[in-house]
Amino acid sequence: MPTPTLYPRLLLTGAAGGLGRQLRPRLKAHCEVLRVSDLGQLGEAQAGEEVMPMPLQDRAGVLRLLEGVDAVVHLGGISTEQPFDDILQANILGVYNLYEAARQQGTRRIVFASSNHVTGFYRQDEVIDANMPARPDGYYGVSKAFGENLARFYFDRYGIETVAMRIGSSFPEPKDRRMLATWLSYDDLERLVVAALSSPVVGYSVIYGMSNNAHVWWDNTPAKHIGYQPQDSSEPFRAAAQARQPKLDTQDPAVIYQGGGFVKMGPF
Ligand code: NAI
Ligand code: 15L
Repeated sequence: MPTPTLYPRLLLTGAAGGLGRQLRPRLKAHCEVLRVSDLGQLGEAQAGEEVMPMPLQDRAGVLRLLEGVDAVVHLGGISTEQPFDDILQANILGVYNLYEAARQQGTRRIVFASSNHVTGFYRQDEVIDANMPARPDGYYGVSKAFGENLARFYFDRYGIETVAMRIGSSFPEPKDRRMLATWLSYDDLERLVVAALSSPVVGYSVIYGMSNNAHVWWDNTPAKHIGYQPQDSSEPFRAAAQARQPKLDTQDPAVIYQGGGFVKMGPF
């Protein structure tokens, strides 16, 4: 783990979610004050914390949320394929409100939880990198692609740095065969976020969030400058994942494409 970067005030959105609950205690070493936000259900403020519930679509509220914030880890929003109108509020208006508030409040860096679903319509027999065109696999993936483009614009125009993490599948363990390629352990998630926060110059960068898995679809060479070094691998879970899913239907779009089941969700 690199030497901690001490941001005076770091904001964690989506702090009540699956990944937010993992990162909340781990980010304290990297800031003097950790401001945590979500729709609600954040519990009491722990030592060194400020708790500020906020819907991301509340523009004036998000402007207050960013007051005095030096850097953001932005996890908040809808994290699966859902009806467009819901995604519009949480992920599209939400990410716009965040970047616009960052501009007005002088925030310098944002670590944005994007998703592998930005490129979910590439095939599982291809290896891609972040310089290849987006091929979103649903409204959710489109909303993350919007967030990435917005982040690039806010860097080019206003100099706000972003690392967009196209997270694969970050869960306690890979649940199926697809996740043997896409799995990101919680410890590697922490390593990735800490690298994204502490790397001296990131400009606008995109990195796939995966562990050091044996068989992968994503080449992170263009993101080497971030200095992310995964330590975990899905390999110890291979036998269990294969036993759980002994046969694959090779005609199934969920097996053909990298986005898995997301490529056939909806319309809602
Ligand atoms: P999650 O669904 O458990 O957490 C998301 C949090 O955002 C929730 O606590 C929710 O209350 C909050 N949220 C939703 N709408 C909101 C709104 N309008 N205003 C304020 N807060 C709102 O998701 P998880 O797994 O923790 O993921 C965190 C982030 O990482 C998400 O942005 C997700 O898209 C992204 N991601 C996660 C992956 C994973 O494998 N867990 C894979 C790829 C991306
Ligand atoms: C995501 O973007 C989702 O947030 C997460 O719940 C997983 O489904 C993950 O992608 C995945 O592709 O496995």
